[in-house]
Amino acid sequence: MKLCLILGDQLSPTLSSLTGLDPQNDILLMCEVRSEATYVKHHKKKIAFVFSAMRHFAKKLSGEGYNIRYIKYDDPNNTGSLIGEVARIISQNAITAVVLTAPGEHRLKTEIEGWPATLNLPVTIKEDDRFLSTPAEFATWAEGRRQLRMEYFYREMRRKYSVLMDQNGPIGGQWNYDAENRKPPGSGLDVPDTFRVQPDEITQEVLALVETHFPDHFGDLLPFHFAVTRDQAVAALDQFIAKRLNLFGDYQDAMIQNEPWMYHSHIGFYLNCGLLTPLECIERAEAAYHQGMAPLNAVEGFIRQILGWREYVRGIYWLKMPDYKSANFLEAKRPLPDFYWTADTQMNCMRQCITETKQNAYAHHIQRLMVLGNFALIAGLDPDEVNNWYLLVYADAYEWVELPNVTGMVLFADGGQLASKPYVASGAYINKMSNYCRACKYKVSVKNGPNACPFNYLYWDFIGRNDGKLRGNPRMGFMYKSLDRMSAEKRQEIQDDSHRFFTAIDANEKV
Ligand code: FAD
Ligand code: DLZ
Ligand code: SF4
Repeated sequence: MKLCLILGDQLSPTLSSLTGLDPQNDILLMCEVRSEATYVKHHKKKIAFVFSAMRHFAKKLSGEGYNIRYIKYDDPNNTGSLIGEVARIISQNAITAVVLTAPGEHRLKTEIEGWPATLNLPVTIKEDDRFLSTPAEFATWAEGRRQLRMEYFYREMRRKYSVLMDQNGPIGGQWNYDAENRKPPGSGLDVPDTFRVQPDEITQEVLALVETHFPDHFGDLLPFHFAVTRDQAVAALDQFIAKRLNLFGDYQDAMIQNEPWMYHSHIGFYLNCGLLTPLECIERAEAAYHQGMAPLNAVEGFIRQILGWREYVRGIYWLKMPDYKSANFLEAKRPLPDFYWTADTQMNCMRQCITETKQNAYAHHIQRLMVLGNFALIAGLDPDEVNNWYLLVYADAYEWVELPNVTGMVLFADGGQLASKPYVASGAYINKMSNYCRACKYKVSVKNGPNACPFNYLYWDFIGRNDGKLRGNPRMGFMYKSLDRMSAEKRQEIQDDSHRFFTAIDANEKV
C-alpha cells in the first residue's frame, strides 16, 4: 500500500503523484500543519485561501472514490509537521512506499530528501509537470549563455508550444508588443471589479479557524472572496478574459488611488496552488485574440507573463538555489521600516500599496515592483527582511516565484543575473504612472528639502552610494553622467536629505 502526500499548492486533478495510484487501496494524505502555516507568518487571507482550497480539493477527490485522510489544523492528534503526519499514517497502516509530486520550495525539497532515512521507506518524488518547462530543460537552455535574458527564453517557449505563431514566425511580425503597452492611467476609467465568491460553509469554518489560531498574523481576514475550487477559478479566468484582457496591455503599469485590481487577471493565487494550469490560461487568451475579443498587444503581453516570466523565474530559482537566497550584491542592511506592516507613512504611494496589500493579500505587479520594491531598493533594505515580507504578504507567494522577483528583479541583490540593471526610479515615474502624488503630503516636483518627494533624493543617493558596484554597468552610464554633472552643493543636499530621512525611519518616526 502506497501513501501519497498532496501539498497545499498541489491542488490539480492532473497531479503527477496521482497517476499510478490504486484509488481504493492506496492512501492520499493532505494535512494542515503548523510548520507550513508558520515558516513565515503568512497573511491571514493566504492561510484561509490555502486551507479552504485544500478542503474543497479533498472533498472532490473523496467524491471520486479516493481513499483520503484529511488532517485539519485543530485536530487534537495533529503533530504540526508534514513528516509527523506522514509518520503517523505509516504507523497505523501497512505502507510500503511514499510518493509525492516535487515540492515548489527548496527548503521542503531538502527536508523530503531526508525522509527515506527517517522513515526507513522508499520515497518517490515525481516531476511537477504542471509547469511548461522543467528545471533540467532550463539548465540546458542556460548552459554556456553569458546572460540569461527572459526575452530569449520566452521566444523558445513560444516556438515550443506554438503560441501566437504562424508560418512566418510570431503573429504580427514581432515577438513583443510592449512598445504599445504601459499607458498612464486615463481619467474616468471604469475599472471592472474583481471576481468574487461568497464563502460557503467550508470556507466559513476555515475563516473561524484562522481567526482563532493566527490572530497575530499580518492582514485583514475579511472580506474573503477568493475562489476556492477549480470551477470557481475557471470562472475567475473567464471573467478576466471577458472584461479586462482587452485593456490589460494598455494599463499594465498604471496605478489609480483606491483601484487595487486594475486590468490585471488576479489568477496568480489559482495558478500557483494548482487550481488553474498555465496552458489553459494561455490558450484562453490566444483564443480571445483569434475571436477578436482582445488586441494583440494585450494578449501577447498577458501570455508573456505566464509563458515567459513565470517559467523563467522558476528556472532561475532552481538553477541558482540555495546560494540565491543569501545573495546581497549591494550589501544592503537597513531593517524593514515598520510602515511596511502598518502603512503608517505620509508617502501616499507606499500607504496605498501597503494598505491594499493588507486588505487583499494582493498588489499588482507595478505596485510590487515600482513602488514597494523601488523604495526597498533605494533605501537599501536588507534582502532577507524584504524577501520575508513579500513571501508572507501575498496570497500567490511561494519562494520559487517570490525570491527571483525580489532578490533579482527588485533588489538587484544577485548582481544582475536576472535583470540587466536595477529597476530604479524617482518620484517622476510614480507620478507619470499613477494619480497617487496628488493626494500626497510630499511634492513630487520638489527635489530637496523636507517637502520633497523622498523618492527623488533617495534615488540619487542610491546611485551615489552604489557607485563602486554600478558605475561599470553599461545601462547605468547615463545616470552616472548626470550624477557627475551635479554640483557639489546639490550632491550635499541629496546626502543631507537622505541622512535626515534614514535617521527618522531608523528611529521609527513617521515619514
Ligand atoms: P497578472 O499581471 O494578470 O499576470 C498574469 C500572470 O502572469 C500572473 O498571475 C503570474 O502567474 C504571471 N506573472 C506575471 N509577472 C510575473 C513575474 N514577474 N514572475 C512570475 N510570474 C509572473 N508572482 C507570484 O506569483 N508570486 C509571488 O510571490 C510574486 N512576488 C513578486 C514580488 C515582486 C517584488 C514582484 C515585482 C513581482 C512578484 N510576482 C509574484 C510577479 C507578479 O507581480 C504577480 O505574479 C502578479 O502581480 C499577480 O497578479 P495577477 O495574477 O493579477 O497577474
Ligand atoms: C502555503 C501553505 C500553508 C499556509 N499551509 C499548508 C499546509 O498546512 N499544508 C500543506 O501541505 N501546504 C501548505 N501550504 C503550501 C506549502 O507551503 C507548499 O506546498 C510549500 O511551500 C512548497 O511549495
Ligand atoms: Fe510617492 Fe513621492 Fe508621489 Fe508622494 S510625491 S505619492 S512619496 S512618489
